[in-house]
Amino acid sequence: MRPGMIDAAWLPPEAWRAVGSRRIRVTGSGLLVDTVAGELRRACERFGGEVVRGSGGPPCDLEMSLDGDAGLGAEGYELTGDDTRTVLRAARPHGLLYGMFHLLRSDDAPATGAFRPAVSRRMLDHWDNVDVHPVMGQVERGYAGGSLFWRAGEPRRDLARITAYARLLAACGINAVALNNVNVHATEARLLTDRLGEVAEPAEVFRRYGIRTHLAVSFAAPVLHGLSTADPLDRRVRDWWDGVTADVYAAIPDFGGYVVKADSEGQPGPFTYGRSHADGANLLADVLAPHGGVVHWRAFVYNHRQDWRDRSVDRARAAFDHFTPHDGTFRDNVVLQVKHGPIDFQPREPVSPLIAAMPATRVGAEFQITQEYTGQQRHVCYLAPMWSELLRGEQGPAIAEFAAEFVAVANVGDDPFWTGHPLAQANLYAFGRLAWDPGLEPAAVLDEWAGLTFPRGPRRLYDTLHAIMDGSWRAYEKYTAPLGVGFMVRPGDHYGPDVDGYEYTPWGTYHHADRDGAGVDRTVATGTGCAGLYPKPWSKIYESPDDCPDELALFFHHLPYGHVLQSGSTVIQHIYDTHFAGAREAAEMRERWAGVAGLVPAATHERVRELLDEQVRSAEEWRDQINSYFFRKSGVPDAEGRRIY
Ligand code: GCW
Repeated sequence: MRPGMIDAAWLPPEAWRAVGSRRIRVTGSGLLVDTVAGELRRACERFGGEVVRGSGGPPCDLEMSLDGDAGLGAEGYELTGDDTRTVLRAARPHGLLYGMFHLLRSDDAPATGAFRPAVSRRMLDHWDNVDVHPVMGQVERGYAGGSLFWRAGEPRRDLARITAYARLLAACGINAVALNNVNVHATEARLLTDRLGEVAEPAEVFRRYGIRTHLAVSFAAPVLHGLSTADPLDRRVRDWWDGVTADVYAAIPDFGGYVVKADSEGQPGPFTYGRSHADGANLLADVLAPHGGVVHWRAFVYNHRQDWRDRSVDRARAAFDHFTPHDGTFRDNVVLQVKHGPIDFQPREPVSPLIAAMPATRVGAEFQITQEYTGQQRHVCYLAPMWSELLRGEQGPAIAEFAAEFVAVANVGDDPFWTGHPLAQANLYAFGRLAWDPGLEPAAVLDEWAGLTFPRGPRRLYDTLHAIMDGSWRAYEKYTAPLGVGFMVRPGDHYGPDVDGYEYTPWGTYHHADRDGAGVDRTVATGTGCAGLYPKPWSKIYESPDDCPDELALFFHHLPYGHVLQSGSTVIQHIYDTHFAGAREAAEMRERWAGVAGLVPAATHERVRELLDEQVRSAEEWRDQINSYFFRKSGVPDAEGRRIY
């Protein structure tokens, strides 16, 4: 790729060919309709079609209008037509935008029918810092270069890149972004006040693509701005937030709201003043309500100064224990933002028990597209199969049944491929698509993504992408921490194996391996009781080592190495087998990728090739460390006599 070039990702010019060669009428007016007409006009200039605005005149072969049924809602659209003529109707401008992108991904044979998103907010959280953080850098847990919005303490003002980004997001259905890190440091706290212009500028770009901008704020913002307290029940504090919020809306009329990480990992919160999470969230909800804004209040609250000797404290229970007493007390415009699992974005966790336990609260489920624990965008790890299982409830309560919206931590940066690993683009695309329709098949989403990104490739290319990516999350799971026990990563940067790295630390992420067995006893009968926090039948299923899904066996149970899993294998033999298999699968990915040289752009091929070398190396390191560790603990040899160190 030439210096300064940015990858077109899933919107290369070629993706517009079918639409851009038609005669298109766009009726309606307003900002989003102008965006749609502008996009189509550019496509038509390239591919020979034509855009006409307004009604009247000869019929067109693609008609877009705002006379759709009100039942389509704010973002839905309806497609009708035949081989020669397509009609796209929406009730609101957002529908035309999403309908247009639908036509792109379905190419020349658009499916007919009515389409509406499952949830009204599909949001990305950026963990971008304004200043370069001494430990976390410009983007916390970012693996794709610097921030799109700031560089070394200053706004980048690269509006062309932000525009390209906004189009990509709209094309996969994202309609909200929070620009900055939930760990809000002193400089970033000023984005709310004297640096608000740095938010308003990108917000204007996002607005043109139907995306509302949100901001992560510090609960201590009043104190950081000179007040003596941030007590949510103090009148002066409320007045301060009131005034600041009015200013925000004056600058950004469609501002989405605040995202807050409070009383979590050292971030300030209402506990300082003896107040509850509901007191804190409701204060902000009240000042946002008159403007139509919402608070995303994160439920990632746990004791990160835990004594590892004390087995009664269980991080997997923490969010449940903190928040369920407050169900029904949050304002309507509070979204309780809950990580999908009870611990922290591990490659395998059960669904968080909190998600199904807040019937009187608006719950947003949070996913992590940035691959903090899933290979840091050095490993191929297509996450849609994991999200899909969680959303549909294959091994626990179905997140899609309980969550009113979906949020995910973004994986992009100023890397020319946006995401560091070119194939990690598929995760961003897939999150948007699954948030729109959680029932989509991950392999079908991959088809869409691959068809748009590498248009008109030979069948062999798409088959290879499937062969590499469809099972890549399971391959990653195989060569990392076994059977749902989690962590075993290097403390701090979270990359690569370190089995005991967190075992004697205060973070609450343990595996409890000894000479007889491994895993955390979270049963009601003899453990922390976490299994009992789930609705039936899951509480019963998890409680029993015989019924608990194998993938979660060591998450819920401390099991002897000789325990026979449902697969028929013992715990120890499963560990050996999956680690040999996982590393082998990584090597196979590399071979397969070599076979598609020449079928994708050279720079893409080269970048993925280099990263696959690292993935193979890392997978072997994981395999050997995990296998050696458990062999040394257990003394049980591999039944197949393979090399263990
Ligand atoms: O996964 C952990 C990360 C932290 C992050 C935190 C959170 C933004 O290691 O870097 O902080 O979760 O979600 O708040």
